[in-house]
Amino acid sequence: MPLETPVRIVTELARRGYNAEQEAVTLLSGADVPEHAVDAVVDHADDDALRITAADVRAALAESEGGRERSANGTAAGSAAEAASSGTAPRTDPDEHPSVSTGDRPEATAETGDETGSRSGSEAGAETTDSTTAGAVEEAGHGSATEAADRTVDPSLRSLEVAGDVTGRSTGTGEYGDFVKVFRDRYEKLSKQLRGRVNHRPAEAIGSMSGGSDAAIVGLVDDIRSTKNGHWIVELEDTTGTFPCLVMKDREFAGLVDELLLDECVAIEGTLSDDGEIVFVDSMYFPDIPRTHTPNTADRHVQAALVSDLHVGSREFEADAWDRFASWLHTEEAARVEYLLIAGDMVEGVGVYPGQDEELDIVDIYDQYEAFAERLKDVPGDMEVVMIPGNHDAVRLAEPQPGFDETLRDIMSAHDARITGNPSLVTVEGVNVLMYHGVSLDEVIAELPEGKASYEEPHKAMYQLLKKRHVAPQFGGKTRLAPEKKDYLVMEEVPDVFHTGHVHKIGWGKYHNVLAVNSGCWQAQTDFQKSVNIDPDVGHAPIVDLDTLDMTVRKFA
Ligand code: D5M
Ligand code: FE
Ligand code: ZN
Repeated sequence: MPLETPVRIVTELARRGYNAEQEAVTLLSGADVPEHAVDAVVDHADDDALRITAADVRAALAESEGGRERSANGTAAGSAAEAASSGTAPRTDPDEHPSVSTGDRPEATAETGDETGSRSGSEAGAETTDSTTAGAVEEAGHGSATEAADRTVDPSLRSLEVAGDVTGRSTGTGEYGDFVKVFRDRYEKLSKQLRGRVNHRPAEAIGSMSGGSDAAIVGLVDDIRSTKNGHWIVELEDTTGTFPCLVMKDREFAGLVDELLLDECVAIEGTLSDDGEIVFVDSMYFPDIPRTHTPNTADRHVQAALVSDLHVGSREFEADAWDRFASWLHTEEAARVEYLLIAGDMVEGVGVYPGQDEELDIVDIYDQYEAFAERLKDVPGDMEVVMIPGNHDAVRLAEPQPGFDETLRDIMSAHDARITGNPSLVTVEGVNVLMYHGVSLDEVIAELPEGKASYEEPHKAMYQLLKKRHVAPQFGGKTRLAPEKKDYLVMEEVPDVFHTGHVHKIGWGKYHNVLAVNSGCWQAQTDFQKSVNIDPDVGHAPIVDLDTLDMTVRKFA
């Protein structure tokens, strides 16, 4: 681990789950052997700490250089966590929830994609690739790009609240017991959604039932294996034990086994074998979104732009496309776009993948955030901005990811943006928008057959997450999960809009009336992406009408 630069220190700390104060990084870089200093400070850090402070470093170094002083670490870390949590206090008085409609709806400016759609970024203005839909991508501007917007908005009509944010509440110690807790909480929350649908018994009780009885189980998927005859054995686990369930390959629902991910919660109903050792499955249920879900809508015509993956600091950051988007936001056509939601990967980060150094335009992580902040300043000052981190950002990688630390908040202070964790449920004028960066989408796409999830149709991978009511079901693969006392990644509430990014492809559609939008990116194809055949959709901005949940995609690349 060559730790010559502060950048590497920040990266190393982020890998281990910590943010760091700039002064802490400076102190660490000045240590005799920075690697050892990082080890010492991490060993020394309080279990609850989210951010390494200069005080932590001093205490750790003093101790490792002879153990002369008692550390002040516990207190320092505690106050860092408090500071982080106070930064997320809602700014809007919940009583100010708007009840007034402005009534002056402008004419529609583009075709909407209110069913489903996905397209490649190279065919400007073309119909969507999904023939069942009316979605389209509009070139932005249409002659009005130079007009100034009539942003005579009344801020008192606005409302923005955040729930399900881990920032400042992380309790994980990384110990085995915490993994047990988080899975217990997952089971409790998701089994509650399934309980009404089957008359289930604990795995342990089923083990002592007589052969041939009807049996139902609600459990987390512990194992999926095929038999030599091509049938499936799905092992389900609840708080009392595990039980094997056999899905015959010729049953009409056998295809559902393809959709199963390890650790997700499902219910099955069936009949016990004569020897009572296995359940023959007759039906399978997912927690799912009720088909009857009626989405909440705003009381007035107001819009939100859903973006992600700017990757500022990368040589491939498409500054021109972003500039066109930011300029368009100042036009009359965009006067109703009052919210900007950014679902992670603000910056390219450092040390995210091998050989990334070669592709960096800005090598210092703080400089990258400074440059991002400049881009943010180009957005109209009267827009409300919400930001969550992604896997390239300087926060811990494991999910749920806390929102940016104080240093980064200061750097990105333009717009007084609402900075929250990944994931977060953001309620915008009554509309519940679940923002999640989307790392688990890679896993869903890798595990499921192409028709059910692919990079070309990322919204279908999102449908799977909605069906499982969990943003990152599978534990232990690509998606890193942090052990916490509760599972922040469960979708307890049904979202009205589900907003992700990460896979750099645009795709949207409705699943049981929930609008799922994956928002593309602002970074041209990197060498790495070329090597793995990822053809990104660059410079698209999905614009959602919050009063109808119709959607238009505008293209700026
Ligand atoms: O991810 C952009 C897309 O590229 C996303 O689908 C993951 C994929 N990607 C990025 N890095 C890797 C590595 N190292 N292996 C496999 N796939 C990768 P982003 O988060 O913007 O880098
Ligand atoms: Fe990204
Ligand atoms: Zn990403």
